[in-house]
Amino acid sequence: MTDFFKGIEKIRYEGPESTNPLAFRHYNPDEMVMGKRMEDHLRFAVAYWHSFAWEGGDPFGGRTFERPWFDGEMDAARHKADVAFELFTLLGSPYFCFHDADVRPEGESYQDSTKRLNAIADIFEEKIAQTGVKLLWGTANLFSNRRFMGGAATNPDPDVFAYAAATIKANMDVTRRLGGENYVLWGGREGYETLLNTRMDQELDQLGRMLSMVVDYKHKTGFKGAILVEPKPQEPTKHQYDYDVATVYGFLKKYGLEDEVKVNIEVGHAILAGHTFEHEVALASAHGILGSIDMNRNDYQSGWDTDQFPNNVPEVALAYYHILKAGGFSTGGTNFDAKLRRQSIDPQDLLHGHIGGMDTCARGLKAAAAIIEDGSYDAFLEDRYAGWKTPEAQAMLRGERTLEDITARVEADNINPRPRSGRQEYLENLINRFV
Ligand code: XUL
Ligand code: CO
Repeated sequence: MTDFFKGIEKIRYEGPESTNPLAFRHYNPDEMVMGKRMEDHLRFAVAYWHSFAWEGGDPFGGRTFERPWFDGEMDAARHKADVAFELFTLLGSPYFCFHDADVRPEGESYQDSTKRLNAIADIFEEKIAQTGVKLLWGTANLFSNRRFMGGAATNPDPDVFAYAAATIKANMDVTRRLGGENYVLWGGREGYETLLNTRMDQELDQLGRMLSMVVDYKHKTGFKGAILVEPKPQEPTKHQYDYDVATVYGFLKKYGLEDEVKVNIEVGHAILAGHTFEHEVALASAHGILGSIDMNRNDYQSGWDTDQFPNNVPEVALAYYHILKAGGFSTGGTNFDAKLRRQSIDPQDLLHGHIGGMDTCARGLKAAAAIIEDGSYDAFLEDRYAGWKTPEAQAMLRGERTLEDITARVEADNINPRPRSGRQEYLENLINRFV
């Protein structure tokens, strides 16, 4: 044990009446929700980057956190790993997620950086065996180092593409070795700042090629996990190629990858794209590409990615409703891609952030389950679309009717549709009974 979290004991469920700030009031891992343990529904993960690598900087000032592993080399990286697994264990988080750059200092060369990554992976392998904490997903950081400033897969320089490909391979190898359940690609700088210096068709083909090679390598190595792309509309580049779920789906279709790749949807990214989170989840589910979620919340006024811990139960409830309706997570889970505010400098703040986030998600999940179990909301939707069950409507939908056929029927039957209320306020009140 390190002394980083000295005096803090394992976080336990104490129930809604508890006033203990270091206890769960709603997240009760063993509680059954729709026939499944809460822990198995939510599949929480702690994100290594925000909790252990981020230093508390903003555009106007640097580091505010004091962490004993900042500035160090491999010894510091090992210390960081010790503390990270202590946090996972204190929280009872079943999973974690990381980028290569979060866990090891950059080396002098590709070979050196990979050697360092593998050395930390050796430590993770032992810790996973000791603690039972598992890897939800691994990923490569292809955006922080200046070599990637003009993009990784979408860089005009093929040597950068090659370096990125090799880096992805090293991270996929480590993810597979550690039993990771998914591999994520967020297009950090896969986009552009100005069209004046950009050939979009060329860059999109490069990105399609990279993703195809990732899928090939997954099959070649027998990696069982899912390959996930994480959409985001802007930041760091002004125009990101993976703008939102709809854009990613179109991209996957173009390169024939729609049955191979799913999405990892982040709350803040949905909001920056001008969508609600539940819109993105529901659309991914409609396309059959819902993989996993990055849970956080975004400031609605800021216009940039604030990565705050979630605290809005009604929003979270609607997202989990769509996840439950899609059959729940398979390889995916709820990764807290969330960071402390820069004044929250104490170790215990890491606990408060995650405890609040986990409780918010637990309440959201329970509310979503209650909506489904009550049945009146689903019955409303069933009724609203009931007309499409008739044989004639089914024939239109199956493509068995032409515009001329339909016109003939409209005239013969004198069809003159009667508008029906969309009942939005009724539905909002109905949902509010559960949240
Ligand atoms: C950036 C972001 C990343 C990805 C992983 O906004 O969300 O942390 O989740 O690269
Ligand atoms: Co994310």
